Amino acid sequence: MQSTASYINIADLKASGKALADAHDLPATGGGCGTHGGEGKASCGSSGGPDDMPQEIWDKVKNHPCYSEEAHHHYARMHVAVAPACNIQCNYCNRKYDCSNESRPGVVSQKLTPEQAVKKVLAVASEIPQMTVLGIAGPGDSLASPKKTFETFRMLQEQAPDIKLCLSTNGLALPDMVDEICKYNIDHVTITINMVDPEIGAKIYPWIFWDHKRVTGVEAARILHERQMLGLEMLTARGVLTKINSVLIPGVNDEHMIEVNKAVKARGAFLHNIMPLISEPEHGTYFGLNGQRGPTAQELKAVQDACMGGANLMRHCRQCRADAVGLLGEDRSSEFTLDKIEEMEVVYDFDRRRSYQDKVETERQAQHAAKLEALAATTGGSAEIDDGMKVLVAVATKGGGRVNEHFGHVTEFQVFEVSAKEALFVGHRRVDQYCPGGFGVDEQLPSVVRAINDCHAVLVAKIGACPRDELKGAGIEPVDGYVDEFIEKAALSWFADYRARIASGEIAHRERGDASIRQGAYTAAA
Ligand code: CLF
Ligand code: SF4
Repeated sequence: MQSTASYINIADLKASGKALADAHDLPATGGGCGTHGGEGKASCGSSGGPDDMPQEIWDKVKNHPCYSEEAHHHYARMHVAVAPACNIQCNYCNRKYDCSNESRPGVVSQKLTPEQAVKKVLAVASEIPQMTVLGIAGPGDSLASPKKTFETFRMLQEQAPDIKLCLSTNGLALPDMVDEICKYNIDHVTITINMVDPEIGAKIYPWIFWDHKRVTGVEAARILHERQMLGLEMLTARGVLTKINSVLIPGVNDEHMIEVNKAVKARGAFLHNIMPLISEPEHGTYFGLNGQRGPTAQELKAVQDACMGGANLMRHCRQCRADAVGLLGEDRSSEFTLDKIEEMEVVYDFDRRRSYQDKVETERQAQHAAKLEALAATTGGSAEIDDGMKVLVAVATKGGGRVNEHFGHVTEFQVFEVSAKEALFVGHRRVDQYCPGGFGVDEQLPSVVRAINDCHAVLVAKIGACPRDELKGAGIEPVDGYVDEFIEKAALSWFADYRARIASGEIAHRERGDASIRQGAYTAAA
């Protein structure tokens, strides 16, 4: 298998994106799911708000961190690892470790019984009142261990009815479980769908366990595909919100992803989350051992952009562990091991949780309003200079939607695509912290540069001389003039200034290169 060849033709994909938008009879703006899509609404997809969807849908997604990009800054989720078995084999998974689809490989979970799981959820709910969602995402397939999965949901629903229930599955067993899913009011289901063509599926799935026997090859992929489509249609018919996760595998399903997006949209999927393949030899997966690489940052973005105008896209997924706890991008699972829970005084106080969440919601709405105001003010006079130029900027933030983190403390940059009209969140880039113990580790700098090498600028609260020079040398402008400002406003202001400097001849605009997606396990300390 190839390890370095570039399979994804970015120009072709952009052209395909137009074709996709045409097929859906939507405007092909190159930003179909952004400001220009969705009948002129400000946003849709995971960045959508109450104006973009019916009230009953908004009520389901507004505090779900995966289904709402805005919510993920404020609300937390947790997973309990009650489902160890799986009924299929994916070439990107080594089942000795966590599921590499919904969780990181290489980190062994503490497997829980349903009773232990519920105890853990109540402990987390009392410590982290903004934890609103319990997901079961493995470490195998949640529906390959249906008794444990549904028993956990049943008990939790009785004891903590305000917590939303969410599950993730490969879809093989899904059609048989839709009644159970509805019985326990599981409002959110993720199906991992990597193909709608069994010939492609045969390159991803060596076998499935079906009808009491192992089935291989194209026949296995055909059965899986039919079950996934049927399950999705059944959930849509019952009003369950579905998200589709797809693992982008260069040279295998990259060009095919537009077809997947079309097929799931046609069957009512609410969101499509296209994630990069995680593949390193040390993970021990078939792909990892055979040199199959994951996509670069620009390859992933090109496929996501090409799918805009189809099913709404999620771009803030952190590919979290099957026992993750906390906000997306952070992992507090080590605070809630079984022995620590035993020593905790667990007080599940519904009223306290609600009043805390009311405060979170007030803060979130204030931030949303300030963001819209900032956008309106900044974009008011800039339409005349809109010649279609778009650049990426990386942002150092520790929350609140503001530029408020030091360069050296960052473990994850947020990336925004900025034009004269808008600043759109398009993803995140994990990096190893430059200042882990108060001192800069200069050896880390090349890897940080590689992670944001497609960006024109990095907005930070503060940055030292050494990283500043390294970034400048790589052609990335370090910017520390927008401390504590809302990200969108800061990005648009920087862009206006950048344009002015180009116009005055002070600088010349140059295209950026590609960036690499950091592989390997996320560690809470990183
Ligand atoms: Fe968990 Fe998945 Fe529910 Fe979210 S995760 S079961 S929908 S509560 Fe979220 Fe994690 Fe990405 Fe999954 S960031 S891997 S999309
Ligand atoms: Fe692994 Fe998940 Fe695939 Fe099962 S469905 S083989 S647990 S990645």
